[in-house]
Amino acid sequence: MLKKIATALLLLASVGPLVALEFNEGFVRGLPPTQTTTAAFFTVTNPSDEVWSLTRVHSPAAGSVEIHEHINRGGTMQMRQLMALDIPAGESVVFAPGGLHLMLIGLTKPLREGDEVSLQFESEKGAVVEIVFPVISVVNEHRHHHHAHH
Ligand SMILES: [Cu+2]
Repeated sequence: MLKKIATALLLLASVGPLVALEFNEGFVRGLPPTQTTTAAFFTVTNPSDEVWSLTRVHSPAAGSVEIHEHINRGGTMQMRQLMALDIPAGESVVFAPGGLHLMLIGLTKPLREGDEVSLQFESEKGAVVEIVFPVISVVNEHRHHHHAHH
């Protein structure tokens, strides 16, 4: 189930041709209920022949969702918010621990293993792609990655 390939639903494309995105190995990190912020990881592929510029992400599970990357500044890992991220035509972008990730801020309820989280990806041109990711507890995350890469 964790390896399944999900092709996102295209809900709306106000400009340009219909373009969907494909998501692989997506999950939201399940943390103890005291945590109100968590992260989502996945590989997103743009199968079309034009760039998909990601500008906003929404989720009913969080007050806000930000696109973050980790950067090494003088030996210290820091998170930086990206206001937009291009998914080039025909290419994949990997969101993974230690690199790019979505930050879900202000969780509306604690997320437990087995829960599902809906995310809406909005492009610069107003296209919206919705995807549902499973919640995987942080204690099972390593195992998930191990399996996912085999
Ligand atoms: Cu972050």
